[in-house]
Amino acid sequence: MTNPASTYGGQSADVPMLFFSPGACSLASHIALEETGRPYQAVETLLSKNQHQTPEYLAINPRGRVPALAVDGKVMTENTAILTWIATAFPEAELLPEDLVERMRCIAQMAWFSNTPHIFQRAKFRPYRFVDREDVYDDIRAKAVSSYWECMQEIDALIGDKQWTMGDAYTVVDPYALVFYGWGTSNGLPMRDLASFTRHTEQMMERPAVRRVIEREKNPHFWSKRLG
Ligand SMILES: N[C@@H](CCC(=O)N[C@@H](CS)C(=O)NCC(=O)O)C(=O)O
Repeated sequence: MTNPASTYGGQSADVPMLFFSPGACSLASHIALEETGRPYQAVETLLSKNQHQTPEYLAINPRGRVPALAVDGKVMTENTAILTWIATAFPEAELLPEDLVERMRCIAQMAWFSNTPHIFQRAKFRPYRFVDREDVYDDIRAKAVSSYWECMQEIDALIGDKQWTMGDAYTVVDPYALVFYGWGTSNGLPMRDLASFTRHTEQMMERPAVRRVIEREKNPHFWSKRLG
């Protein structure tokens, strides 16, 4: 039997194969791979066209979510794991601190991104995953947006005067933070009022790897758009 993680849509995978959708949280993993300068294949899996629900993609990730990363015929899911793998597999890219406690602080921050602001974003766009009663969707959405905004303020305070999210060094936490700025802007939140987070995003936009990925994805939150 053909291993679905070795070939996909007729494409072979002798390099890491990233499944992404423009505008999704997979942007973080996409940027991190690009930052390594190592070869990889980016496979567009459009959520808008339900390409994450095809039998072929469900063989890659039975949860039907992006990102997924196939490496040597095996699949990893979850941004936090994929980003940690990228930083660990390509240490020369220096995408996570060597100090173990500092490294775990980065992983804890990514876990929080995934389990807190991302969940509020999901509640806004997919309230049907949280309640059956359609008449309370608007309440759920309103609370999700205000809770998301509190998370954005927390990220702004975390960055503070630091060069990058976790300190002086750029890490995989930075492209993950960028995802939330983009969602906040597209949700109509006053992201520009968050001075540190806005400075961070502007710095991100100066990085060639970030620009290349946004261009390749035609990322709806950043491509051809001014910030804020
Ligand atoms: N906890 C996962 C979340 C993955 C996730 O929910 N991805 C979204 C895109 S941002 C998705 O695939 N949504 C499709 C759906 O919910 O059906 C991670 O951090 O990687």
